[in-house]
Amino acid sequence: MDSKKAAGEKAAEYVKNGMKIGLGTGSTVYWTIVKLGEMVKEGLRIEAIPTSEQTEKLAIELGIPLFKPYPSMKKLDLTIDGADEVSSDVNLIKGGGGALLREKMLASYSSVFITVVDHSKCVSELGHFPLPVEVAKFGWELTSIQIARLGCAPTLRMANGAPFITDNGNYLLDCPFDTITNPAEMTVKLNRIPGVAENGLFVNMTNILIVGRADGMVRIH
Ligand code: ABF
Repeated sequence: MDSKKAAGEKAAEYVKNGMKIGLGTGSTVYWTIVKLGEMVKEGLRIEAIPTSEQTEKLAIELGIPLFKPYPSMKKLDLTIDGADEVSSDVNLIKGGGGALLREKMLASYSSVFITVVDHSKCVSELGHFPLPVEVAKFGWELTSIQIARLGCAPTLRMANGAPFITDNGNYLLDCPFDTITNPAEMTVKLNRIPGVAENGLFVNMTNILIVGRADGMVRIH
């Protein structure tokens, strides 16, 4: 079995009747969502909040009931999402799919956050994957200069010849740091720069890591 499919489907086993869940974005969590669609058809009663329009469309297509957060609601029971890099101490780089702000919100508002990856995402130290940072459109060039001072050369993410616009109407800067030796410190430094909306470092947020192996088996941390 494909390693992404193995990891994605394994995560669906943690979803129980009556849960309110967050659903992430990407080709690994895709398999979780497809599996949950089958389970809903077989009677599983859940409600979900998608982290992107892409995930919302897929969930609707599969018949997974969606809901909007409301002021009195408690934490989500569970959020399941992918990642671009996972370090040996289970910190993440996310945002390759451009949904990092909503993904970090749902992950932080969940009792349990499950990360699903294939083995190729596992690294000893974060940073080889350029760190996505969501920034306000206004003055993004100034924000970029401040971010560069932390040791990278930010590039504005483009799509079809124009700047990529997130679901929140912001720009994305991809920031190649090569290695990020202290993600906990870096995420604080980034988020205190005026103009930064959120960054793709998910530090100490993953409760369960499911890694799909080349042989189709999974490793759970
Ligand atoms: C999303 O999952 C993004 O944060 C990240 O870029 C992506 C990983 O995608 P894939 O599972 O397709 O490798 O949550």
